Amino acid sequence: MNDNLFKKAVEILTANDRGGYTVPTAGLYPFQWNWDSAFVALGFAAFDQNRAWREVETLFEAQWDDGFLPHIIFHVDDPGYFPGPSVWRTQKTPATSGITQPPVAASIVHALWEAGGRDNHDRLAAIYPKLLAWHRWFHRYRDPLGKGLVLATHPWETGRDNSPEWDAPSAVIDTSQVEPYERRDLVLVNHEMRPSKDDYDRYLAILQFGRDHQWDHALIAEKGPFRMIDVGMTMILLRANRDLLSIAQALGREKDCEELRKQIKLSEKGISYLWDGELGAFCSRDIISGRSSGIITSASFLNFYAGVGDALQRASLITNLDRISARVRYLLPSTDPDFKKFNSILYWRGPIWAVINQMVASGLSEQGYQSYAQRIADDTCALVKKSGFYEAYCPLTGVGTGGAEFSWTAAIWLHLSAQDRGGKSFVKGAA
Ligand code: 9WN
Repeated sequence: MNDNLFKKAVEILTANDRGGYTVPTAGLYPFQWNWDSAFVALGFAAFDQNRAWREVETLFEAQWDDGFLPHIIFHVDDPGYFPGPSVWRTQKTPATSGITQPPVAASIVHALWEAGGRDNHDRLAAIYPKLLAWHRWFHRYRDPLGKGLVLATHPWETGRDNSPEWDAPSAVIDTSQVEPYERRDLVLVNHEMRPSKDDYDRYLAILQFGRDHQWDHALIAEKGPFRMIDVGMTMILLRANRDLLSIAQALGREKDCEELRKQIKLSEKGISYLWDGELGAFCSRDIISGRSSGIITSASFLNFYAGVGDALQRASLITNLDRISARVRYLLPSTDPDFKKFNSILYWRGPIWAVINQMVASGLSEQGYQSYAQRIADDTCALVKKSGFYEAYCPLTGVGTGGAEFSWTAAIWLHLSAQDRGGKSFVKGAA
């Protein structure tokens, strides 16, 4: 690993540190984001274990009483971002958004604990009930089919905000009541890389529905305008339940272990609901129309990370990966390059995200697909070396897209470097 890039990555996390929490990038995203913070903790762990734990602890300080963990925490207001706290109006202190994000935190806490030689028992014991409460919130409010899958009620919850998977289900959303607004992201990033006005109108219409219903999550899950079983959140929660089970075992929480084992079994069985036989891949599915998105995305390959898929399903996914890798210079594009709406620089419609690569590569490695795991990890490093620490990268040219000096990209680099230096990692064989 390159020492200058290690230094630069540390500088980025230090510069984006606002004291106990880290912003994804200055300007474009000036608050604490849920799954960003979890990945950022993994980066801090490469040089400051205490700070790594603090990042996750600060995140959970914003947890609601029912276990819900918001997608943004507005510790300090900043007019440079839209929609800010005055739009969400969740009436919480600190101010937060009203939707959640992919539950990677338990897997990250598990990795921090392992990286620290299984020390930090007190910190682990203190955060464990909060992680469990969040997972229980998902099981209770976001599993309307009772299959152990995860319902997303807003594209922003999936973290893959502008994925074409959401186009068809969003097209029918009524945007006539959306209040006038002014976007701030377009001031900072090339318009060609950001979602369209129609997309933003829909994001706002769904947000207003939640706000008009006082963020009643049971009601939103039942009647909200956007209700997708997201393949990404489902795989991530399944993996996080496995990691939480390891933590519960280490802490001797027998009853919780039983509950988590049941939940894991339920998801392992229920996952077939997301199998799209025509494409030979796991895909998101709209529960309003019952239809598969019909689109392979980078999240389709998270089944390896979640440890699911029978032999035929895995073989079919690898065939898809072979096809995709022949179409791009770098892996793993966020959208299938053979899909008609693929766009190599537009948000979540083609560009590569280092955090998704990290999870997919680690899953492939754990499940014995070492050469693809290595290829994805190598490509991630090559992109950073070529273009620096961007939010995302074009899979055709490797050029950086979105925000620069990006925290979670720096964090993934640090994590891979730590492994290179003999540290323990949840991605094997990547450097
Ligand atoms: C909305 C911060 C976040 C990431 C998401 C990414 C993007 C926000 C936005 O930035 O979303 O949450 O304004 O576009 O899609 O995954 O957590 O980095």
